[in-house]
Amino acid sequence: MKVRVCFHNQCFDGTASAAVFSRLFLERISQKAEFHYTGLAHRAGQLFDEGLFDGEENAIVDFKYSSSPQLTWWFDHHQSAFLTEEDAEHFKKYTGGRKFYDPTYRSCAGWIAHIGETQFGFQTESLKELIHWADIIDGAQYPDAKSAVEMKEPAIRLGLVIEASPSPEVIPRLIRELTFRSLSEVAALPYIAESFDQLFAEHQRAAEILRSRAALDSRVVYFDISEESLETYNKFIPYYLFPQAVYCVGVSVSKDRAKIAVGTNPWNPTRKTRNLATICERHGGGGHAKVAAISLPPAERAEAQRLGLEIAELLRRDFR
Ligand SMILES: [Mn+2]
Repeated sequence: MKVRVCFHNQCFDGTASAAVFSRLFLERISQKAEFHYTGLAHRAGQLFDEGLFDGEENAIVDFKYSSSPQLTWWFDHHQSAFLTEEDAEHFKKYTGGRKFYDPTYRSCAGWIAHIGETQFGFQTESLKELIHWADIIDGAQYPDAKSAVEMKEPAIRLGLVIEASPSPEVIPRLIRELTFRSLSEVAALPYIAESFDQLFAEHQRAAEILRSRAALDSRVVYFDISEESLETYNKFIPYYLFPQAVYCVGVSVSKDRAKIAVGTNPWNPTRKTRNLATICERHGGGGHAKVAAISLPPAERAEAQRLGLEIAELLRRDFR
């Protein structure tokens, strides 16, 4: 039986959700299932390609709802799970008992396990570790900056591969492994270890650049890497380097934009009174209260540097 499983691509929870769903399906629905995996990404316009739901059973996990009559299973936990009001209405009228939504769940993998246990008699014992880490990584609830940056845990290593591997074959392959094997076994597989080593070397280079460029003053880290060739960096590195930091302001330039990124240290218990989204909105940016950014055209490096310093000064006032 051909089963198409569509999952949130390049996301640890999306990958874990596909594995938990596959196991549930094999154990409680049909042992004859042959899985075909498709990663889905958020984008402007049509989310689901024509002909995507080509299985006898078609599932979406950890991703938006589709009102397609071919869709037979759906699990999600995102706040914004419905693209349109019509989709939300369509789901409300559904009574088939195979589409499930709960935005209070930390991870979709945990949500699938819960429904599996309570409605399908599914034993989830061997998947507990996978679900535990999906909860941590999807909710950005790392215990500390050290674990997020040093990446010693097998789950965090897999997380880096899932989020950053350029190969489209890696995640479907990983899902098949995670359906039956432990995280440490999967992280030790040669193709995963190799991919991790490569990505981790880039991550370390980013950490070195930030170490040389960042400075802490009055509980605010400021760094300017606009002269460096660094496409991305792990946003927890500054708090790893400076645990006393409460806020961080970073200026970077890529070929598409000059960016001022403003963040809050999630592990520093100091009370944070500033809404970073509001601060960034004043300059045409936005985001969340605790993480926000402003984007300018790539040529406006000097303006980005000026704004970055200005915002850092503003945040420092709280601690002087
Ligand atoms: Mn998720």
